[in-house]
Amino acid sequence: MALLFKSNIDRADWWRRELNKYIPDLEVRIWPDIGNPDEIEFALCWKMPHGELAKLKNLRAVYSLGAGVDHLLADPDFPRHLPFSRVIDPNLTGRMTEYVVQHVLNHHRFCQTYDAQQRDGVWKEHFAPFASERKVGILGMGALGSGSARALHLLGFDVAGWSKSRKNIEGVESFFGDDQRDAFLARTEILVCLLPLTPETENILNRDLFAKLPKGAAIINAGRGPHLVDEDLIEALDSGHLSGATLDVFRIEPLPADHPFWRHPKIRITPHVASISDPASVAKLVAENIIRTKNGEPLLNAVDPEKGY
Ligand code: NDP
Ligand code: OXD
Repeated sequence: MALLFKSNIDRADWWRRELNKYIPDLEVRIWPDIGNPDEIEFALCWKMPHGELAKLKNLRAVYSLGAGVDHLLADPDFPRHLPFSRVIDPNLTGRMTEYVVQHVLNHHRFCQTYDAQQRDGVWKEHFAPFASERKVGILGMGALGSGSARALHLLGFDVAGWSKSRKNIEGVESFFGDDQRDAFLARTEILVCLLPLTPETENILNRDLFAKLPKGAAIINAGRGPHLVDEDLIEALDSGHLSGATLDVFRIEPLPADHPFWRHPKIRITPHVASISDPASVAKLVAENIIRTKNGEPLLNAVDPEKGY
């Protein structure tokens, strides 16, 4: 029983150890050293080179190593007929919640401004409103967005979310569908993007959207790089319409050394670390899906490629 594994090579042995705790006879073959491709029945992947999965004649299921599936569905030859799953995991949600809370607080409490003032030796107070007066808005209210929304609500923020369908989360206002997007943006001072990347959401963080946010708003993008139109962000920051941005994801990763984001004083960069699929937590889910695949049962966290997330 062989599984193709493709992700960060430095964590491959860890994944193998964790998977073998649940399925001792599973052979975990690390891409590209996969031996005889006809022996591969399962694939656990992050950013697989296009066309490679389609070559595996006996592949029975594909498991995305992340919450997102855009990195696999971008492959024109992705085997869409096979069972396909993604990660939903309490520890993945917990880490994303930490990231969102950390950076919402940074914007709420002017941390970028104080960092700059410290560099210049400036002692100057800025008055932060009560959390209950700070309006935070989350684009994408799925596993990750709703976890962050709940935590921000518990901290006292005035939280709203935007999604395709209506949500019912205590203390969190739900906006849904394209018709309600402008109203959601008009009330949002700190905007967090936790959308999946689909044809509908690509380039959503653009000049028109920024213009609908109140002056002085900040954005946090932990969704995907192609959600953001890079030049439009720089323009909105330089004009003073937006006060700051925290970016974890980029069109090209690693972010190229000459990209203007690196040196922009109002941008804080993290290297796609907002959250992570931790083998110690996620291997159990993958093992369960391998067993389900063998038994012909529906996968946990199954993804419909037509829906795209
Ligand atoms: P989910 O699929 O659980 O949630 C997606 C949400 O987005 C849903 O609420 C969905 O609405 C909403 N949505 C999708 N398309 C639209 C649209 N066109 N208009 C309005 N709302 C829309 O995803 P997760 O929460 O698990 O993950 C979200 C994304 O976070 C991932 O796809 C990935 O890109 C990113 N991510 C980033 C990480 C990082 O470290 N930076 C780590 C993990 C994930 P509805 O509920 O109505 O369907
Ligand atoms: C994911 C990610 O999709 O890490 O899980 O970005």
